[in-house]
Amino acid sequence: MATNRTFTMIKPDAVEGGHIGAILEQINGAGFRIVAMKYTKLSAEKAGEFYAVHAERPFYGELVEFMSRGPIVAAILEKDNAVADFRTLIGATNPSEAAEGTIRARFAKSIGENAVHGSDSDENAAIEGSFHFAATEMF
Ligand code: FUP
Repeated sequence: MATNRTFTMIKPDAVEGGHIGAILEQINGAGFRIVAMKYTKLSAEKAGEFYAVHAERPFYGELVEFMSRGPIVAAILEKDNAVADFRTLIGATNPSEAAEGTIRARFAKSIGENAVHGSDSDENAAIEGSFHFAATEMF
């Protein structure tokens, strides 16, 4: 079932680079409504849990270390066709392949430190949103 919601994180590299404002402006400008948002930091344990699907991949250790090294902005976003439209807005996982003007093309440094997360399905959007937010924090 389409929920019209997706989940995002502005990752530690983009926060460190001072890009929170520019990224949120681009997200709002693309028509997404903020359902929930928080400035927070993942423990290594929580980052490992979030990316458990990648546990067997060679980059898992680095990914967990990166995602827990500094604060992030976590948010649930709403718009028609949210999951697909948000992935178009952020661009390819590898910023060297991301279309011009996408968030990753503008702000990401590498495939590992790629500025933002976007859910890849409605099902995962719901799981990831609930991972970070209680129902009472969604508006
Ligand atoms: P995406 O859905 O675009 O976030 O990409 P994936 O789910 O494939 O990967 C999740 C995260 O794993 C990426 F954001 C960064 C990291 N990753 C790597 O570090 N190296 C890779 O080769 C692939 C992914």
